[in-house]
Amino acid sequence: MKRILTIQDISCFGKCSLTIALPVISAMGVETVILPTAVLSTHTMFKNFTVKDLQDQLLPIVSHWKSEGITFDAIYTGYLGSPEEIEITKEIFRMFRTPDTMVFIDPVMADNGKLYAAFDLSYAKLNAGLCAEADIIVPNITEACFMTGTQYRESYDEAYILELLSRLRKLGAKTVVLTGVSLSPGKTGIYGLDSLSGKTFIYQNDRVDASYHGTGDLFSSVAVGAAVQGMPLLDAFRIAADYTALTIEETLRNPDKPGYGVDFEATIPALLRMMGK
Ligand code: PXL
Repeated sequence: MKRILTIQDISCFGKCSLTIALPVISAMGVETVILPTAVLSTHTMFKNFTVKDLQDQLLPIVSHWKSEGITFDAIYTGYLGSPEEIEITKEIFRMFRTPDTMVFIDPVMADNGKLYAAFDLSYAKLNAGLCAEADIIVPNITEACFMTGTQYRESYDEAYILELLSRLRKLGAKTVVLTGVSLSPGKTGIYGLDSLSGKTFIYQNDRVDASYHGTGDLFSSVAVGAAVQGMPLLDAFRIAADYTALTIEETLRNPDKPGYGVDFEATIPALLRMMGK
């Protein structure tokens, strides 16, 4: 069985980060080892959330793993929360990375043209430095703009996306995949670039007109869970995009109208069918 280490916060209520990555990647048949960077009462879109930073625990935890000879097929990072945690994450790469480890970075920090509450421009710079070490990065357009110093645009054409990809490529990651790219009305999806070959790849699915917290984490969890099992990258991203759209549709049908996250629990069987399991 493949084994992934995922490094991100745990928000106790409000499905996102580890409360998505752990159940979803495990359900895909991959052992999921978690390194919680902080414990929050809820994700940061709620008011008055509490945060307990776990920074001082991270190196002691991974040093114990190292002494036990524990290894990982992939390392997947999401919301990290502070400059120090980015530095510690780099140290963890140095400790555990082998030529066969897939390093998958979702540089979670911004959306819709704005940085999340906890972050500033210097954090975006540090995140760009972390992305330089990745095999695969999956920024959304806003995150890509902050990391490359590009003006964010609500409406754009393919030339703008290609320019962003070329700037991201210069950061140093092997494969860069822009998420939330809409190239025609009613569609959304990904636009990727393999830095070595210079080849691009695109997948567009139907856009579901709703915005929920944690959908980026769902997308990344599925993509890395599929890719670590050897699925070609375009297929892994296609399943991640289709599954995320399907889960948003399912959530919209929920009569309780939860606003804080998506009902991925109801769509896990569909995910396994998409994976051919
Ligand atoms: O879904 C990304 C995410 C993860 N963790 C925390 C967040 C967010 C987005 O806002 O607040 C704590």
